Amino acid sequence: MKRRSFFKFSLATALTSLMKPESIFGMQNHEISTREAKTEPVVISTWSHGIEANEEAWKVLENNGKSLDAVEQGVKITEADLSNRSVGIGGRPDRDGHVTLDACIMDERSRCGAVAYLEGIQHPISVARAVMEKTQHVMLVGSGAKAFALDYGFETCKTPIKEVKKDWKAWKKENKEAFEKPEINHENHDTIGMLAMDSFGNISGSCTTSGWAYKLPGRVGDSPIIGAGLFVDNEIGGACATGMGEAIIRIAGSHTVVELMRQGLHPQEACKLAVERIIDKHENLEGLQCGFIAINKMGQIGGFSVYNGFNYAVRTANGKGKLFDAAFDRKW
Ligand code: SD4
Repeated sequence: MKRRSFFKFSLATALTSLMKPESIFGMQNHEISTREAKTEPVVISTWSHGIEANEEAWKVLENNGKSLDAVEQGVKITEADLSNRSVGIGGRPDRDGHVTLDACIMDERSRCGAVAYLEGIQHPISVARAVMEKTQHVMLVGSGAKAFALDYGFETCKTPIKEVKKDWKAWKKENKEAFEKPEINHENHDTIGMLAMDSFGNISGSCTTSGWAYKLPGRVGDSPIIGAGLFVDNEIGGACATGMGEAIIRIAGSHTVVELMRQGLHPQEACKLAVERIIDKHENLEGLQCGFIAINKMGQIGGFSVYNGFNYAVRTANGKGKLFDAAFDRKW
């Protein structure tokens, strides 16, 4: 065990040993559930494109709509934004010029659905929801996901769009070596992950991306993987992730954040510990940006990233268009 982890572990063990076993989890859950009635709607999402997406989600929440509808409607705005190079139809392609989209959704009943490696469909998030609601499965990928989407009449689209194709061609020319072995470019992969609590105190989440720009064909990141890019447990809270998916998958990132909140940590602290776990598990942190945002049943929120530069948008009844810089472990 590394020194830092050992100290954390020892401290947590010492603290919990001072409590009666029933007070460790029982009390916390009790406290959380008695606060449920006091919860007010709130929606948070990754990066500044979250501001616009949150507004759409808010239209659902302010009318006493369900968090599930809010998180689907919200991220659809980002998926449809042709100027967004990391989400939806305006997204960058893989090394071979195919735009392959990943998305997942999870609701307050722990139902979940996901699609990965989906091409030519306008709204992957809605297909993910249909997988959740219309099938007995959780995830469909590639041509199977596409066939399912077409069967259910989801809108199609042609990708890459013209501007993106031009950029990809230029990239290919300039990156002869990377074309053989692409490198992650942390500057242009900004997934949207969204978490909402509705007026019933129920939490749902969504996550959608075009993934790592110029990735190897077939690559799928954390974003459509329940537990990695997104996780919700309505008794505790929800979390979602952005950044280098491979690192997030390695620690089952969003699930880790929710489980840390289950142990009583504030969302901010839970995100921080998950980030520290990523740092501990990677010898080379160069370019390795990852961030988490989280919400608990009391409506408390937090966000933390490996490096500076990550931000998240928050919408509440009395706060519109708010963007917070996430706390971070180190500077670029
Ligand atoms: C991925 N996590 O495919 C996504 C990319 C991302 O901010 O989040 N970018 O690895």
